[in-house]
Amino acid sequence: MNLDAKNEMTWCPGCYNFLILASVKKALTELGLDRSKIAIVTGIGCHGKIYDYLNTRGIYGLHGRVLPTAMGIKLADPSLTVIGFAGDGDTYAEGMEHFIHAGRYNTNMTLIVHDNQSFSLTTGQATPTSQQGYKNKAQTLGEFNKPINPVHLALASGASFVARCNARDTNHTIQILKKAIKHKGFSFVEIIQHCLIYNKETSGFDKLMYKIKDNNANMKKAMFLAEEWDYNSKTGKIPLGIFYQERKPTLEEKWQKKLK
Ligand SMILES: Cc1ncc(C[n+]2csc(CCOP(=O)(O)OP(=O)(O)O)c2C)c(N)n1
Repeated sequence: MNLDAKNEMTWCPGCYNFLILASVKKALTELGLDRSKIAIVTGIGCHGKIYDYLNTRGIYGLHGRVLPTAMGIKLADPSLTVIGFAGDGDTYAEGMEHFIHAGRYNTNMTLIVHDNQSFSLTTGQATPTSQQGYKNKAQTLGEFNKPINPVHLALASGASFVARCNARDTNHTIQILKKAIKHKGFSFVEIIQHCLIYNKETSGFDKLMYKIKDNNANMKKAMFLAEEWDYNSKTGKIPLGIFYQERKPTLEEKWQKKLK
């Protein structure tokens, strides 16, 4: 399957978005999905440009509105594999309300968050996952607030598949993406992807990362793992892998039952 779209690449040279794109293409190819049955939705930001480089169906959406757009597509045509690509600003600032409800609704789709802990396209302002003290052009004294923990939040919101990976570890990312796309229900994959230009302080995280064994529906263990890293500290351990997976009725299934 050729997923290449022939548009000019405008990501910065060396940006980890190139690796996310490569992992997504490999995962989709290995799953053997029909290109015309894949619908992608992107937000606005550096991550959103992935829309121009993937030859699938979809919508280049609005900043913060990846989830409602993707959910609408899935409800309109449940035969499609629906994947949303969003930024951390996109998801956890402008789109936060959608993120929390997505876990409850459990639409059969995948949300991939390119988390570079910065609003990068608009030159590096702090997002809800930026570390406390992060200095940027808008906050010259540094970000005052502590970051949120999206993995914890996804678990608390009832998401039925929650995973985190490292953009630089493409082999692991490919495996996680394949499992997320195959999962029946709302799958959330948080990809840690530090920005080479703006939030440079996050560049040393690789040495803190370690891989966990797939955890299934053990919420206590998932919460414990989620709390190992608070997105703020530069010490401690950052678990990667599947934190939680459970088969629950999807939004489409619940709707079908109501219609009968
Ligand atoms: C409703 C709305 N608010 C703000 C913007 C301006 N805007 C465009 S891209 C962007 C930053 C995107 O940051 P993020 O979602 O983290 O993605 P990244 O660029 O880091 O991949 C912002 C604030 C917008 N386009 N629409």
